[in-house]
Amino acid sequence: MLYPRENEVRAVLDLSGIWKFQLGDARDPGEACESLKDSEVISVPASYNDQKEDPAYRNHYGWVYYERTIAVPASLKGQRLVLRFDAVTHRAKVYINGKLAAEHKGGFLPFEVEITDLIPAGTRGVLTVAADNRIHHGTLPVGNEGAIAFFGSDNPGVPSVEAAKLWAKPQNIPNFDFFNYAGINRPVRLYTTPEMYVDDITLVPSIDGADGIVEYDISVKGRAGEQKAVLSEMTAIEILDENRSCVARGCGCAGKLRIPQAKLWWPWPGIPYLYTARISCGEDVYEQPFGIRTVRVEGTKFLINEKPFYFKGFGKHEDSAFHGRGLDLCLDVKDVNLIHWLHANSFRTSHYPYAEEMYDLCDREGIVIIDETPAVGIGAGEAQNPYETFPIREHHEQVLREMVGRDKNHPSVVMWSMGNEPDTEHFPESAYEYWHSLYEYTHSLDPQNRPVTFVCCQNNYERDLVTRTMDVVCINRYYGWYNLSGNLDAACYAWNQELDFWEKQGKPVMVTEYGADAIAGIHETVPEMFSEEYQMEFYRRQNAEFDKRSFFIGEHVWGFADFATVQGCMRADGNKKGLFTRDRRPKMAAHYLKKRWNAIPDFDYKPF
Ligand code: E8X
Repeated sequence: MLYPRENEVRAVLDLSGIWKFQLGDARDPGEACESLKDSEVISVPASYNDQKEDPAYRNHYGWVYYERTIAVPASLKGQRLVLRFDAVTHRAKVYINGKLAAEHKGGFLPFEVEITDLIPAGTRGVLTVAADNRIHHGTLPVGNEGAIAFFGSDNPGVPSVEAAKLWAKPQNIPNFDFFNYAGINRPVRLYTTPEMYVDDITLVPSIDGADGIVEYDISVKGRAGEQKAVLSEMTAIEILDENRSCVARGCGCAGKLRIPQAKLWWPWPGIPYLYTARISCGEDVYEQPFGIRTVRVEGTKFLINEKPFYFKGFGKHEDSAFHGRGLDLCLDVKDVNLIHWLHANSFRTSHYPYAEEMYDLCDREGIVIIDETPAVGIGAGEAQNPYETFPIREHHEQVLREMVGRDKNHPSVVMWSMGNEPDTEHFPESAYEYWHSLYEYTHSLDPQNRPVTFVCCQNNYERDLVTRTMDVVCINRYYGWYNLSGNLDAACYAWNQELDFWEKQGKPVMVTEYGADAIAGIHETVPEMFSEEYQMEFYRRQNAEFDKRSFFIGEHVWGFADFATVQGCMRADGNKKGLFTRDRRPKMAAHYLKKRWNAIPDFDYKPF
């Protein structure tokens, strides 16, 4: 799906602002919906949870309602009008003048609805958006079912789960470690296209000597019944360089172009050169930025433009005070600059696809992305085989289709992560069937055929059958924190034992999470857990072991900044494993990694 970009043909109206808002309950709003009566105010885009001093907002369970009027200027007559929702978490129903016009499942990917006839140009209409934050075995991310948070142990005097359930209100119990922020988290826009329009663009770059090659495939749509060949005849493509000079052109909906002496897209501090594909189709125009770069895995190397890349970075979150998981462009720019400050070169969009603006920024700034779906919490800690009992396969395929469809042209995206920390140990055969077939599916979706992986939880890696079959082995490990707590000698020993196992698999291996909580301001002369010194020592000791292994292609620490989680006895004001506090102040480990990463080149770090 194309990002809504305005140009000399297309108009984009941003519907951000103060909307009306009302909490609902678990009842599905159905086909029709009345205008809000006792509404409050809410800022869009942003999560609703932290916008009011009220546990009913923070801990809401079920649907909420947003409403505003849309006035469509008469000057837009004759244009197609499309409403575009970048992300409504986790499920959305959209009503125009009270009647259901669209539905979407999945809280981190965009969807659209054409409203040309519903609110014609020159009129106004009421837009109501219902959003459901419930998570369960059939959603991604996964919620626990049938449990009551923090009740139900066998301890004497503590009521049983069944007894507690009679008292407790229904609630979300995330099977994941980030706060379940919800609502209209990303922009809502109205954009126009002519009647015949560019619907999708697929660009596949490659390199031939000094030249760049771009294969293109353009989907155009016209009036019903219009012949494909006619549409193709009206379609043309131009490749513009950064000065907007045309360096190649073609016509028709598909073809191959050569860019002589092309400038490649390189990760920062190299130059992340961007070209623009300018597509025209009848009256319509769309401009798609892209880069010329290749990605592939060979043996134990991860090659970008045929050179072995070393990942330096972290898992991140979309998370900040007040906004929750809402889009905050200022924060995105700040984070990109902090990434440069650290001499990092990459991050993973743990644990869901981020807002599109962040990928655009990373394309421009040369930051490499591992793009992850919201498939977190599949089965970890469940007694039953999740691959038999969770109704998520179809939805998982949907989010993969939507994510690859949305992000396929970004040069910054170099690998797909199908999910995070599923169970691969207790039901190894089922896990293999599930994840390996999805791996093949993901490859079939990506025109650029990027490497595909998923991120494996700390587990019995010898029992796990599927992680070793991914293009890159991505492992989350907490030696010295959740296990072997406080003992960094033992942690290094465990790493070496495990890395001996991986060495035999002949795959590139990277650590996608390792880390220790550190509460900013807690200092110790003898490093102990939760101090800034321990967090720094944790990295210093473990990194020294990674440096000895040639097949070890990257270190992503967990995580970039402290973030909000569900409350619980393991979390004091959220997860504190950040290199930065939630308001982006560096801890000691950030200064240490800045120095280390400055000394590690992006390419050819492991020549041995
Ligand atoms: C943690 C991280 C969590 O925040 C992230 O979302 C997923 C977790 C560790 C799993 N990985 O808790 O800080 C630890 C399993 C250890 C056996």
